Amino acid sequence: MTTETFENPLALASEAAAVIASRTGVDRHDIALTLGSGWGKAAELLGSVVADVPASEVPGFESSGVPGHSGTLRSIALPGGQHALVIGARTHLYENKGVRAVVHSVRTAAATGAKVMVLTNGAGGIKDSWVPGTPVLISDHINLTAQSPLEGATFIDLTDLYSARLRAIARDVDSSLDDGVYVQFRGPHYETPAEVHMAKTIGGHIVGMSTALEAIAAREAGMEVLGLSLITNLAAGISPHPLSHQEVMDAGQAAEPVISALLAKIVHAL
Ligand code: 8IG
Repeated sequence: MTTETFENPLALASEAAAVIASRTGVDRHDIALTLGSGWGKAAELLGSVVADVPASEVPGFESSGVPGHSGTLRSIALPGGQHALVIGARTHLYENKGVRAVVHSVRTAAATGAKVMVLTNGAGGIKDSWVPGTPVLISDHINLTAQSPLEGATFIDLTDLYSARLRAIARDVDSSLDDGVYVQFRGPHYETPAEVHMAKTIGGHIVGMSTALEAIAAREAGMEVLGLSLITNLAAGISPHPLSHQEVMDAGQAAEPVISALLAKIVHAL
């Protein structure tokens, strides 16, 4: 994917939305979800599948290079009559395709009509009460990527970025859900113990590589954001063991049925 592809990001998002509408027969989606590591099974529990569209056939998308990410856009009819768009293709900043590519899925979701953006991820946990497999609500973020999806003098308020209203709905579904501040690093390396110590010192509880930039773009597009992290590993230096991608995948897989059912319940309550 070249940067020229994203010469006009909003036009490309509209084009993508038009392809999704024609391939799914669904003119308007109400809710969009990006399913990160560990959350993929939720797609099967949300409702009845209207259509699956390979990401590679939607303008601006390509199949994900990360194992555990599906590379499919799926339209689902929810039990309450709304339509959900499940985005199984995420571009990370560390892929070096630029921040426009990173937030294309969110802008496309907005262009399909979605008013709520549910962003999920697998992440490292800093709070020592969390064990791998714990789902947590994102209450706020600290963006350490030194990037923004906003261009020019676009001043957007982020005071209630991770909607208190949506978090309350999630807590009605599961009152045991803890929350935390998500700190986005560029990656793809995991943090050093010193970086995790810094993240903790400045008020962070979760470390990840995806969601903050997407949330900002969602807010710019006028969507309400719900953020959920699956703690798949304790952040470096919190646990005495080194981190491995395999460990992350294993924890995600073990937790998947539980958190997927949780996410489906939350979406049905939205
Ligand atoms: I899964 O420990 C997952 N993603 N930055 N740090 C960062 N991202 C992550 C981590 C982690 N685990």
